[in-house]
Amino acid sequence: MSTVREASFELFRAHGMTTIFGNPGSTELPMLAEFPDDFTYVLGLQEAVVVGMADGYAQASGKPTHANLHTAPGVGNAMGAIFNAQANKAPLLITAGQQVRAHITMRANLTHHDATRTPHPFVKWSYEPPHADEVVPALARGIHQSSLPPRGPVLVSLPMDDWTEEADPERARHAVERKVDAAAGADPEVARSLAERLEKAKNPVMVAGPQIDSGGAWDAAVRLAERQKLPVFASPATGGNRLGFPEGHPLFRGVLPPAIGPISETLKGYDLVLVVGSSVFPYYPFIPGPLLPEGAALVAITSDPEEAARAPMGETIVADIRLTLESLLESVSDANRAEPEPLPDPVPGDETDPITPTMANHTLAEVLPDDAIVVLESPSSTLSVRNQLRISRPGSYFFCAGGGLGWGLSAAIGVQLAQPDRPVVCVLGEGSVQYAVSGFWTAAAYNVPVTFLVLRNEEYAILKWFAENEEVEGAPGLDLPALETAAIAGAYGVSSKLVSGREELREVLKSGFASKGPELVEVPVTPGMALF
Ligand SMILES: Cc1ncc(C[n+]2csc(CCOP(=O)(O)OP(=O)(O)O)c2C)c(N)n1
Repeated sequence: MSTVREASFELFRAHGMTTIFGNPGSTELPMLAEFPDDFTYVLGLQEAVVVGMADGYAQASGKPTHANLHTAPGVGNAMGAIFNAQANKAPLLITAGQQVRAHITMRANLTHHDATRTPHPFVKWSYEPPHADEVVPALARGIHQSSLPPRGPVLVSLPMDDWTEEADPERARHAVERKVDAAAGADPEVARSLAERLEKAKNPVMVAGPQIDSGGAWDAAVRLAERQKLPVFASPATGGNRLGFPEGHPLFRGVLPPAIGPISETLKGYDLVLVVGSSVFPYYPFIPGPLLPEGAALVAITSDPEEAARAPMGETIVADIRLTLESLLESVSDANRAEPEPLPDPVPGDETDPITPTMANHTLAEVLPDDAIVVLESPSSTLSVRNQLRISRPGSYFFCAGGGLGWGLSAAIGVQLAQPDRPVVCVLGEGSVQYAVSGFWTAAAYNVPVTFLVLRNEEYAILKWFAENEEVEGAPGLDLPALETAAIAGAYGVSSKLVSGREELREVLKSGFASKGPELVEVPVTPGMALF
């Protein structure tokens, strides 16, 4: 006979969920009792950091990941991070402790009243099992639900007296053993007719989105673009939490701008726009214009039915990305189209003192190991990092589609824990650091060897750029003087340096990549947006 706790840990083991991210309270301690040796508990000091780390871990491992939070205030603290995880399609099983059952109706202290309502609308499903026998089946349901397309967070609220109850052996055994496979390809007829349209198009183009990488479709996307000689744009950076295409490939044309008018301007002249693995489109800011250029048709393939329903134009196929690209590949032959000129190589721009963010990113590109993974949250530098690095391997770029700050620092720790053999660099704005600053403690305490590169421009640069675009004058609160990030990270235990200039940055980055522990490099840069 097993207890609910033993059977639950057996279930986590069966799904490879042996790393648990959490911040404990009295209501979570019974779950953590007699913590098994083959599990790792990664302590985050604030719940937004806990969920951000789990998000990075889930995305970089491709596995559902468990984050454990402290009843209502823990879930409350994590809400921004849960919003991000939903936008990133990160499969998270979030559990939150609850008062003992006999205490809930009288609402004893720390009762999470209405526990299933709190996390909405940012979770796919939330539940509080009505009986201890239901805990293991509910956790199993949550794991499967989070992993079905579109992936995303779920929440299960767990009364603290259930863990020591006996589990129903029959229900627990089936819950542990059962499997769900959800990969469903497109209707063969629909795929064949799309292949025909692609072959007949005079000037087709591909827009590659994040589901290509997360769906294991990287090679298929490259083969289709090469066979059909398709120029490829990345879907707008705003929603691009992963890359969909190698950015150093000769067919790559750059990142689409994120607004309605500029997208149709960029796509002018193409007659068929094939969007693969992206919403249509993650627009922001609002710059009106035609949704598509004159004469262009759009067909999107997404594994997310909600993205299909809300697309403002075109036709959408809801299906697994890899299977659909593979069936297209079976039906298309080598196209006889001219290949576009490759993009010019990235240039570092002017020498200035302090250096420009473009120069800092160029310097990073010079020393970046081939197998490095980049986690990015430096809002005014997003396009510059993409352009200077031209990352060209799958599973090598992670960004926050939700846009809630605090994700980057936390997610980088989770990504590194999931990919211990690859160097991880996390490029951060100094403003962004502050939303998850206690993550530095976890990086140091667990010796997670992320190299943090902090671009210090002493302002909220992107908000000044937005202010210009929105014709807002005189807005307060856009400057950040004297935020000493290296000193702050040092106090949390991360080996940190404030450097100046390109040469010193290069050397310190190199030793950061060679280090076996976390390292932080803070470099002053000129203010303003870095677009290249
Ligand atoms: C949780 C959250 N709060 C506020 C914002 C609004 N916001 C977007 S970018 C930004 C400035 C970030 O500053 P920094 O990291 O220094 O980057 P920079 O713009 O200077 O590149 C802010 C405050 C946000 N995106 N998320």
